[in-house]
Amino acid sequence: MTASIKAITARPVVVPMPEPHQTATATIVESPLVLVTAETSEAAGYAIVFTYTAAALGPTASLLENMGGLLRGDAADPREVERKLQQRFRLLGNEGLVAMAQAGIDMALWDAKARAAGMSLCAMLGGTERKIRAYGAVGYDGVKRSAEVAEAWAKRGFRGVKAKIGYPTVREDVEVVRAMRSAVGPEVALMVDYNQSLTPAEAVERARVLDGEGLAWIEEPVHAHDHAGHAQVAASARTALNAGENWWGAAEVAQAILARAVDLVMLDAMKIGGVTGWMRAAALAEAHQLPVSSHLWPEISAQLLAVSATASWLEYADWWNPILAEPLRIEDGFAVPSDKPGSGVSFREL
Ligand code: SMN
Ligand code: MG
Repeated sequence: MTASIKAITARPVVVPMPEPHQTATATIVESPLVLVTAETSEAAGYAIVFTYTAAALGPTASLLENMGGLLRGDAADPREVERKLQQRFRLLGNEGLVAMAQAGIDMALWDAKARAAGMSLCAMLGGTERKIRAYGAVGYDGVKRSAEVAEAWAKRGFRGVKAKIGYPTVREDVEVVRAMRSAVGPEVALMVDYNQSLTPAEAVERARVLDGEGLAWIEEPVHAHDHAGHAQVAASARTALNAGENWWGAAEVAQAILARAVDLVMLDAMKIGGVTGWMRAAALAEAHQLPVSSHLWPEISAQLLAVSATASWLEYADWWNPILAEPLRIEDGFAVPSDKPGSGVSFREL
């Protein structure tokens, strides 16, 4: 017998960042989060929705609860819920806040399902809790600070470090990369993230200069949805191109792959459509033999990467630890997916 949905509740909270996270396009000083609870007849499940800006926090929480109202009494089956919500919201559009709210419900329902079964999410999805190598992030912080932060990640055992770049000149980008390389040594992978700050022509030019630096990838050099622009950069660069954290659902992953936009795919558990969307997107990446890495959501991403055939890196971030009962464990630079029932997300009493 399938469990039924009793209630979806959404609690908005603002978690201050230990320090501001700068990118080439915006600075993040706090994490506005909606803490989602899906109460089913079998178990309660939990999930996090990140709205990037506090301006969207209240509206997203309301939307989540209103969506929950449409689901009361329905089967707590994430696929059926997805089908119903996609149909209900098709005329408005299944992207943006609608997609985020839907993903929150999806993740919370999967969490409830796994808890009710007494299994970790990855076990529930047919896998085991295998470890995933993790990398740490360096903000848009200039040469000296970027090198210091990179060194600190490497000292903690992380095998990769990703810096925000997109400085006024490519010479400065290169300086940051070289300073980080001398700080971490030859073994640690270095990645760079432009956060959509360049035109395709600028990106082609900068990638040409960065090609000699031994980077593991160049991320989102151009607008996230400009698949043709990314394809132009990917075709001319020797360094692998990574994008995807802003793609809405598996359909956009399919479009990007068809456009040959990327060499590597980055999935964001929320924007991709929760667990259901991730599995679909990861299958597309697998079919095209494209490595998959994660964006934020370290706890649930560790579960999902563990069942993604082409899993490569987990993006580690501890920003949301203040609200988590059990933040993701890192051992010797590898993320260890929780083997407790659920997706790894449980809220602390606040
Ligand atoms: C990023 C962007 C915005 C918030 C957090 C992180 C980034 C990443 O692009 O790849 O980590
Ligand atoms: Mg990024």
